[in-house]
Amino acid sequence: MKLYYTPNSPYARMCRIVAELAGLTDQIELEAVKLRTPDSPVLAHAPMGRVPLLVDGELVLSEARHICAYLDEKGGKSPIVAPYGVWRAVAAEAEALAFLDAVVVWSREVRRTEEDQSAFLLEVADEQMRREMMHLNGNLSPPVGDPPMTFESICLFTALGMLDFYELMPDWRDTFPTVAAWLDAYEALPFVARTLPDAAAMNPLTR
Ligand SMILES: N[C@@H](CCC(=O)N[C@@H](CS)C(=O)NCC(=O)O)C(=O)O
Repeated sequence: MKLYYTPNSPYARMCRIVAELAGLTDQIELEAVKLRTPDSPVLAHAPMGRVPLLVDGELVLSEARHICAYLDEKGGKSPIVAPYGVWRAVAAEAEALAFLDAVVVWSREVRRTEEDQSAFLLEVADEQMRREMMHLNGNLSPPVGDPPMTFESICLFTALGMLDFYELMPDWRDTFPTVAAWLDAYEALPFVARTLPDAAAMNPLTR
């Protein structure tokens, strides 16, 4: 199996973490790629050129949730992704993914030149994120013992990692201390810390 990724893609980060939890790191070749380059090896498999992309023989899988579910199945350990039917968990995953999608859109906007940025979009993103953070602050509890690894929790800490990395909401740790304590419990885990976004891996083409 080959997983195409970029070091700072949060969606690919989730897949790398699930691959590790599923005990599949020996069976997956990780290939770091650049986005939006005509020679990207991803384009040979998928015209959209997005990561993460998992190729296993003839199977070409995109979408982090599908890839993680596939890795769950291959690993044969306790599943990380909620099965359809466990609808509350599926709904929680969807909300976490919506949060991540919004943080990603926001992080793209701040990477545009100041004159290209939309003040309106930035304001909407800030308000939307503060609503979600307030919700999380009232609903998450910092884990006691080993933090539970679910697709929802992985998605949430990945989104919060982006918020920190791009300094999108500089005051968030003071304003939402429960979320901060929750995130710290996850980022203390070596395999989570290892996959945090990295300034050296920033690609100027990905805006
Ligand atoms: N919904 C997709 C989102 C994947 C996605 O947006 N990937 C970004 C990188 S974080 C990408 O490849 N974008 C292509 C581009 O920017 O050209 C998933 O869950 O995997």
